[in-house]
Amino acid sequence: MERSLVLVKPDGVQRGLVGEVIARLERRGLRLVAAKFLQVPTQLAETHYAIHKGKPFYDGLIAYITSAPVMAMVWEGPNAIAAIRQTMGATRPWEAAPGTIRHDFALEVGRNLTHASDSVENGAAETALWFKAEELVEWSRDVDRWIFEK
Ligand code: D4T
Repeated sequence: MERSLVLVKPDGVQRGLVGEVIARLERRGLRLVAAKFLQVPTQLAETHYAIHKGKPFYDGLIAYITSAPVMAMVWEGPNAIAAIRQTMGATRPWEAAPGTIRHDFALEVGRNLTHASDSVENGAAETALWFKAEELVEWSRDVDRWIFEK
């Protein structure tokens, strides 16, 4: 079972799209593991985006993610990493496939609404960065056997 960090970034929260993102992930069949609403401390933003330090868009990225509250979540499921990134759409909204969140609701890469982990390893690392172990909820749904093959 793969896990991904999912952020509804400040633009998504301000635009009232938290429910839309959650609804799409729920309908896909993914299972919620953890959730919290927070104003991101600069230190957390810098650790999360450490890979982009030095790039021209880095300062704007940190300013954007710390500018207003975000909804941080962990979702799990088989092939969750690829499935969630597919539901989000390409990083640059004008390249996102029709029907994806970024296609349907965004125009600019610096206002692309959501974040999702890009590998199984990063899914685990970002989950550990954003959530304490006791904040992760292990549970099952009666419907799981109709969504998960095994
Ligand atoms: P996140 O991490 O926000 O889900 O985005 P992606 O995983 O889809 O894309 P990314 O890591 O390449 O980019 C991180 C973040 O930086 C912003 N960005 C990116 C930007 O403002 N300008 C750019 O040219 C790029 C490549 C958007 C997402």
